Amino acid sequence: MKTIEHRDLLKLSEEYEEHFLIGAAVNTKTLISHQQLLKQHFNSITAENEMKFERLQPIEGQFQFEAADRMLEFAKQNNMGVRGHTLVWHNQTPAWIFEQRSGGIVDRATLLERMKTHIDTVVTRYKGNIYAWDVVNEAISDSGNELLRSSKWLDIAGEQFIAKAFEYAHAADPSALLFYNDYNESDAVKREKIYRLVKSLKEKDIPIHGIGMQSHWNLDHPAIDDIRRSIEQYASLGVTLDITEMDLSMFHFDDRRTDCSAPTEAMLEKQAERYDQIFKVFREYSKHITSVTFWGAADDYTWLDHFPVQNRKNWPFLFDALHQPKQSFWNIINNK
Ligand code: HXH
Repeated sequence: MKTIEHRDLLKLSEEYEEHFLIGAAVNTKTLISHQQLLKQHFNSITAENEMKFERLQPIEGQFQFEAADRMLEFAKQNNMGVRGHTLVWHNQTPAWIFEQRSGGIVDRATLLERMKTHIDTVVTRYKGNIYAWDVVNEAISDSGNELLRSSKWLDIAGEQFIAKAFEYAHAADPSALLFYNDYNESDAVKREKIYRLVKSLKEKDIPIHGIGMQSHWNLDHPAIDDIRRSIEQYASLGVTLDITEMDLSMFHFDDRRTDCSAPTEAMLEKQAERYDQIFKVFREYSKHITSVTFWGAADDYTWLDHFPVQNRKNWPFLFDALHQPKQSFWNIINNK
């Protein structure tokens, strides 16, 4: 049994100091409501939304840095690292970037010029204060043999948009680690595509240093062996791996149940067992892993509340809705 004193002194990030940073995604609300928990257990933060293109440059040339700046300030005061998320993505990106001022679709050169201006401005502003950037997010297709997903970036700029983004980011901050970030990263077919993309970038000497495994997982999926295989295959490219957006949903992606208003004991037990198994793998491969970031911190708020099923809460984290450690937390501490 843990004594109260031990519980108050124990810090998850210290317990994992020899392995990797422990991160949480924050937003402007949780930066306040989760601040005690963040200070106690985490040594890295990521903006859930506040560094996305639509937030930083909603209108051409009009940058809005207030919310992101507050996060950097919080991190600085509490001696935490910051991961940047994300520079180039097909979602949460304003329409203006793809449009001509006179109407119609923008030409390739102008689109790349706009991309460069955005990346220059943002990466330079936080130069030296952000240890890693998700440079390109979710560019790979989930379907069939197609490598890249169809997007305006791809349609207008061609597949080179990815290499360009990394070159611009590296020029702006040569010391930041630059990541390609994606979900379904442990799926056998998508794993192969991510591997192929990153391999081809490395072969062209594009400055890419890591693969971000989003790790939006659930109680059964993916299998531990698939997680392990992905880590091994990605690491074989000589890149760093970050676990960038981890959560363990209580529901399968196609489970549409809405009759669950609190997690059952069985769910909590299963989740604790999964966290235990998964962190064993993370520790085993920790020489390849810089940070493990959760896409939130405690169960009172998660992007999985009402997604993909309306009127359904989820409980994916190590801390419950009252910010108390769950069995999942004790498992990854005690079974080290
Ligand atoms: C992440 N996407 C983003 O990187 C992050 O910025 C955001 O805050 C939350 C999650 C994960 C994701 C990707 C696709 C998706 C849902 C979530 O959409 C799907 C729709 C249908 C089927 C499968 C995925």
